[in-house]
Formats: sequence, C-alpha cells, structure tokens
Amino acid sequence: MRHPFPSLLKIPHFSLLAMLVLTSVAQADTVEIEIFKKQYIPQELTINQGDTVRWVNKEKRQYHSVFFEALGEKDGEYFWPEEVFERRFDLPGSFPYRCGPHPEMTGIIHVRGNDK
Ligand SMILES: [Cu+2]
Repeated sequence: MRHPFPSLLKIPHFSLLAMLVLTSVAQADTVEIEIFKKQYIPQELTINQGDTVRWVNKEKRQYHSVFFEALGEKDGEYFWPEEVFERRFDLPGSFPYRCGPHPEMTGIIHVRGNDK
C-alpha cells in the first residue's frame, strides 16, 4: 500500500494518533473455509463483525450448500467444485449451519462484536 503522506516526521502528533486509531478500527476481512470430503474445514470459526466468510468447494465432483437453518432461512444455493459461496456477518453471535443435501455436514461461525 502506498503511503499517502510524503513525510511522517512533518505530521503533528495528534494526526499520528488519529492514524493509529483509524488503523485499529476493524478492517473487514474475508476468511476462507474449505469443503473437502463432506467436511467444513475448519468446522468452527471465529470472525469479527463485518467479516465475510468464503466457503470454497475443494471436492472432486460433489456439490454442497451452506444452509443457516436456525435463522429460518431457506437452503443456500448449491455450489460445485471450484465454486465458492460467500456470506457477510454484520451481527455478533453464533451461527450454526449445515449442508442442505448432507445434514451430517455441520459448522458454526462465531462473530465477535466490534466493541470487544
Ligand atoms: Cu454437502
């Protein structure tokens, strides 16, 4: 990343402090979960509020879905090997999910709040 300021030394201290504070504000990440041999890997994942989870299907020929049944949602779209499914988590909490076609495939996403 290119630095927007020509010289850090010329910046007053309060600006430097402001920059540090801005840097520490949660930057949204994308975190990957692999799907292989009918397992979500890792099966349990903790992320920060605002992060996106990307499930990557690494199977040879099996499609899967990511189904947040406990949220009262309908099954997610099936996605094939080499395809991905993404979801952003804007609220803190714990969110169990499973695969629609394979109920034995389960996972859980824990979302940390920003104020913690
Ligand atoms: Cu599946």
